[in-house]
Amino acid sequence: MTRMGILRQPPVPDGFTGTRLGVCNLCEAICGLRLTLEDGVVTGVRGNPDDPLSRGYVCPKGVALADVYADPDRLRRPVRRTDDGWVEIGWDEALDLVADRLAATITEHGADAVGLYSGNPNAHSLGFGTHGATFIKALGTRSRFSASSVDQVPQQLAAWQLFGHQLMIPVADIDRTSFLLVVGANPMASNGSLMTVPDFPQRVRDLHARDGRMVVLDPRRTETAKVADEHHFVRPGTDAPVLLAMVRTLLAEGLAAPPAYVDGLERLAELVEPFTPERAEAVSGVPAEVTRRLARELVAADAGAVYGRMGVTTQDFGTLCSWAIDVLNLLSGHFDSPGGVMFPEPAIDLVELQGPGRHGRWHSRVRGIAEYAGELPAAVMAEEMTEPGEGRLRAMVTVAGNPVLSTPDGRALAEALDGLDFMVAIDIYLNETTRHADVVLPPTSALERDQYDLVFHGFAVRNTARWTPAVHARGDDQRHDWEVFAALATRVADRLGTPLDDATAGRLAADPADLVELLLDAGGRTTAAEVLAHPEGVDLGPLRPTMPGRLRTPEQRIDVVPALVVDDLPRLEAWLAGAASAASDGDELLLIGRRHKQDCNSWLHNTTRLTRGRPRHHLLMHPDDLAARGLSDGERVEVRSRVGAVEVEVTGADDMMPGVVSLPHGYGHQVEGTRLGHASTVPGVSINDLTDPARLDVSGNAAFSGTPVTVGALSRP
Ligand SMILES: Nc1nc2c(c(=O)[nH]1)N[C@H]1C(S)=C(S)[C@@H](COP(=O)(O)OP(=O)(O)OC[C@H]3O[C@@H](n4cnc5c(=O)[nH]c(N)nc54)[C@H](O)[C@@H]3O)O[C@H]1N2
Ligand SMILES: Nc1nc2c(c(=O)[nH]1)N[C@H]1C(S)=C(S)[C@@H](COP(=O)(O)OP(=O)(O)OC[C@H]3O[C@@H](n4cnc5c(=O)[nH]c(N)nc54)[C@H](O)[C@@H]3O)O[C@H]1N2
Ligand code: SF4
Ligand SMILES: [Mo]
Repeated sequence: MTRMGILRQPPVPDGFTGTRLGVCNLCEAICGLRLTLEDGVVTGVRGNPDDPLSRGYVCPKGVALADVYADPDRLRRPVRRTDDGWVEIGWDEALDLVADRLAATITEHGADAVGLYSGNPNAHSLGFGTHGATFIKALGTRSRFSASSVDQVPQQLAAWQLFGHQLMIPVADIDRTSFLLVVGANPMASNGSLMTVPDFPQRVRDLHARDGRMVVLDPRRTETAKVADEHHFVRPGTDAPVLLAMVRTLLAEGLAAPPAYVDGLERLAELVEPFTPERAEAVSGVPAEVTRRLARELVAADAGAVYGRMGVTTQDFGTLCSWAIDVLNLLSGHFDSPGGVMFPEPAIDLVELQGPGRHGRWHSRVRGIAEYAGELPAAVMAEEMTEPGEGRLRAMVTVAGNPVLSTPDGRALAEALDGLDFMVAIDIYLNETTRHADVVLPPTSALERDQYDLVFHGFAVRNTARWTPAVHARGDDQRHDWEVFAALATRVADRLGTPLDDATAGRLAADPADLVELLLDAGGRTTAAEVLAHPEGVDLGPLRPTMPGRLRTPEQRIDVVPALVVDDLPRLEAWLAGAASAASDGDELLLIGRRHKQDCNSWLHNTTRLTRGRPRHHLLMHPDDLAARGLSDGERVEVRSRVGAVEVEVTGADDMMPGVVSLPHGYGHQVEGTRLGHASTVPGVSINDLTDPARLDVSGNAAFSGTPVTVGALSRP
């Protein structure tokens, strides 16, 4: 303990001119940055060429990181909603007020009456990583929700079932592969997800330079499809039969080459037998011969990997898709070997630090949906607030999120939030969600806090470790997120008359920098001293084979047919039977989402830098579908689903699969009443005013892809 504190480094002095290393926390690529400061102000943001993972890459969003720091819209001090609008209040007053109200709710209605939603930016904050779980546990509520259940829960469920831990998600070893099959992901825009792969464009060029191939299955000819060697349209929501038909092909043709520690292959063969490539073709549009050929090519490649993401997790059969992708990788002969899928070995390994997933310990009150990993689906939040009866949610805490724009039927959620007794948001902006709060507690933002990426080193295509001290000092009138968590947990516990035990209080009082120091030194892959000496990042080398030693399963074997997953096959079978007999409704279109390299989920739409250029919020539709409806490019249309309707401009795009339309998520800004008032803010409409909370994968994850909609001309007066 004698060296405690070496990672606590001073921020730049007032008026500093020079360069300083930083890190971008806006997406999973975790790019290293080189910042130029003049007179204490960041005037330039470039990629750091010395970073062993990001190698100098930076995207337009990274350049906007300094805008967040300087943004006049960003909250620096707590605000309280009053009849006369938002007023700033002091931290003590704010924390006391919030603790009073939360404690009162818990006393009167029980801890589960306080709901908690944590959003995506938490995964990118060290303070949440070190203190978030303790804070949440201290609140004592089982009504926990997060952005995970509108994102990657199916992948985590499959990983837990196959490899024994929800964070053991295999990563495509892109730098050494010769065949990459991308299903429902668009890393050219997203920069990769559950595959930390900064500079994806260069890595694809390198793949091609090695004579490798990339194939994309996607209902839109995306930016990634355009740099691929082959792209096939797949009808939204129909990947499971296609992927299962690939598994079937490997087994039927005797091509499967699973590792010796895999069990259940005979049963697997029985289970996938009904899923022929021909049946898959009938629903998906992917030709049976293509499905067979891709399966064969995966095996025949020197090294090959299948990678799936949002397009296959946020659909009705997200867990079956995720499992089928894992199974393909297990059978391909490339599992856990260079160029196949591999498991990163982060210097701080959350697999060691977190318990394995659990499932079904409790259920949601209204719909009876099972808990997974301690959380309920975000899609049930609104009904848990509005459905009368014992156990109704009375208060909400949101941390770094915007579920009104990011979860299905956001409009209903917005109304439900207004019916709560109390809401507090820990957030740096007033957005479409936090504007419903009674109090907003704004923590420091990226450049004002230390960063070690606890999450994404664990999904990175290369093993590295990097410590990035805060660039700017935290003002005396500001708080880090971990300080807010500590203060709230303590005050709520005191009011309940059950003060925190010493261990919990100690954990909450510890500076994240000191915890990182302890964990790095204990991890044995590097040391705190080494990361301090290498602010560009310590290179721990390419991914290495780690199986079966790292499996968290009983006896370190993989059961390839876990019940929790394969029990969902009859539902797929029933859906397929229905799809075969259903008369197609000529008018119906299937709605999917999209991401753009200058968008960042629901925020940063107020920065001039990122909103320049052509509008990106339009509905995209194939020209034939436009013509069939007598619509023209640029016209305003009404898009209607079971849940709601929006009015938006439509753009003809032959990149769309016929019968499929696309809207990005994260728009629908309600400029009035929030500070998102910059002239550059593009309101757009929210796709989640159309998506349906009734549609869930077996994991509880929202099924966004393939929302049935109709599109028509706006009736003109
Ligand atoms: N239809 C559809 N819906 C989707 C998706 C989709 O593809 N289609 N994508 C889903 C996915 S993958 C995700 S991850 C979710 C994201 O959904 P959410 O996590 O709910 O929303 P974000 O837009 O990421 O929320 C960002 C908010 O966090 C705040 N924030 C930013 N940085 C910080 C910080 O450091 N500290 C704190 N306290 N607050 C901060 C900002 O104010 C911002 O408004 O959306 C999901 N929703
Ligand atoms: N620029 C930018 N980067 C981001 C984000 C951002 O908002 N903007 N968000 C970050 C976050 S939180 C995440 S989770 C990641 C997500 O990273 P990705 O998953 O790579 O991002 P998406 O663009 O949502 O890609 C999903 C793809 O699936 C396709 N798709 C939709 N439905 C189906 C289907 O049924 N089947 C198939 N096969 N494909 C389908 C869509 O057309 C789309 O191309 O991106 C991260 N990076
Ligand atoms: S790809 Fe862009 S947004 Fe993502 S970490 Fe790198 S610079 Fe930031
Ligand atoms: Mo996400």
